[in-house]
Amino acid sequence: MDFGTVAKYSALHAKPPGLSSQYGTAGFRSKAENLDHTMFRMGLLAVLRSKKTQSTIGVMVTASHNPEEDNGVKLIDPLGEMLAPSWEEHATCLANAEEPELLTVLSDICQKEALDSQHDAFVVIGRDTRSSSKKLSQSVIDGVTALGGQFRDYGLVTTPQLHYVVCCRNTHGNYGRATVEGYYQKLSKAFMELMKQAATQRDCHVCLKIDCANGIGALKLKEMERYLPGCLRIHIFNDGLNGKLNHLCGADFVKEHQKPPVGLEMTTGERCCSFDGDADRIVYYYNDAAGRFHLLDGDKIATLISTFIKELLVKTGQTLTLAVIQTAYANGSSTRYLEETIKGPVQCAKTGVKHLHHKAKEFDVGVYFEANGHGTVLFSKTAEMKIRHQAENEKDNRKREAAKILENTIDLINQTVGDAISDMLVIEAILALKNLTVQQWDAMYTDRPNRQLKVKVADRRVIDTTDAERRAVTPPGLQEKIDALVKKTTWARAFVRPSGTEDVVRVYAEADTQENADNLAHEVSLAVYCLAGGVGEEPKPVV
Ligand code: NG1
Ligand code: ZN
Repeated sequence: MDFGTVAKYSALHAKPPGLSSQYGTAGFRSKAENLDHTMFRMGLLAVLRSKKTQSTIGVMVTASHNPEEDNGVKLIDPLGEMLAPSWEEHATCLANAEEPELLTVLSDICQKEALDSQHDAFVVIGRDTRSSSKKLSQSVIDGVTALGGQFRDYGLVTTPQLHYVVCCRNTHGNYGRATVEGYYQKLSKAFMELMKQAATQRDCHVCLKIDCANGIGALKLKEMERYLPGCLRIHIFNDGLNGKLNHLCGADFVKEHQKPPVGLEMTTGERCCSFDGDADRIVYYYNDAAGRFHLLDGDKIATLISTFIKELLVKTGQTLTLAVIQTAYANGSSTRYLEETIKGPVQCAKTGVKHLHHKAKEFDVGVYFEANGHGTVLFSKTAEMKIRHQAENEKDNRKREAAKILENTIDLINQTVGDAISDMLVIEAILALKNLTVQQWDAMYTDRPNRQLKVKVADRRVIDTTDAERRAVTPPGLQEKIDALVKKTTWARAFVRPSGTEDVVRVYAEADTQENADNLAHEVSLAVYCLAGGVGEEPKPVV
């Protein structure tokens, strides 16, 4: 490794003195104009991580559901997973090193990780459609080449496509071909098989309206359309030709405002869904005959998928454990419904997909979703082997058929990370196989009314939590106050936690009625404001 070259290149991507940032749940996120040095340095770090793991590492340039002016970067580990926590620390140190300290920090990491500089390094790079992404991904490439790493630029891809590619490259093609085309072929083949299996049960000609948040999802869906069978007709909206990325549209907007995105007209009962800006989240929705908007979020998706898999496991006679992993934001009704129906563990993890992913890996089959629509299903190697073996060799027709459906589901789901395209196809296949309308799916359980609010405080780190973020340990008195407020309200639940991606404290409350949920959320916000150093105006009641 030639640190002289690094110094020379780094001068072209110099860090503005004093600027500091942290590698959080979604990597680095900031205004695009502040990110050039971070990108260059993440190129450097990806080379080190690649040498350490002797595998291909991914670098994705995106700020997901955040505004067009923002950007961000995250590293993808060998199996398509999020970066290991100890390396998140290296990332933060490297990104924050002032220019004269950069080489020292770099060699510290090499030393701590006992890196063999002789190993080759290979990095794959992808980016979303933001106007800043092209230039910033070039800065990543400069970082990679400055440290002598090799790279392949996959250009415009969805975040999950890059995760998929990383996993394929490191498993020597076992997971699929390491190209975007390979991704389309793998998913569409599995989807077509499932739709064939469904066709024996009904005539399935479904029409789905998709809001792509004016992001990369639109481009990639258009590319994928020709691989999809005629029985699924998709109509793409907010494809980026006119609208602004994530502006009044996309999964995050729909979930937060509980209303349809602009640019998508809905007639009664029509099935619609929204991706987020980098296509790793999805939510579904429809309007009922009374014109009321119904959202089917990550909890509803987890419920649909996990009950479907559970039924198939029962049919196959396989004794594999199925668990569902949620976060504290999961609606109480969904948790209750799941506990009653899947008859397996329903667990709560800390916010951030890496925590859910990690927990899901403990089971034969782990379904995980955040309420905001980010999630997937993980099958252990043993589970996958057993299912594939049964699909091939089972004599009993009914059992073999169930095993085949499970096998195709395994191939359709992107096991590396939540994936809007893959999740959408899984959902469509399940609805077809079970002959369900979106309304019937929605009727599985009724969401308990809830409210999410934000409170600004001087330093959100004063709030420390435990029990998968459901209880506050500090500041003193806050949890006692929340407990007392919850006790006053029927069917209530509330918690607070510092956001990992925004400088705010998030408040969540649910109760028997919307009014009670709103009041509870407001009162908890006031408690945070008073006890955790609120700044600015006192929180106002929800109107
Ligand atoms: P924070 O800002 O830590 O609440 C948000 C989402 C997470 C996750 C991350 C990364 C909520 C309440 N929080 O985290 O679920 O997706 O962003 O994008 O939706
Ligand atoms: Zn995203």
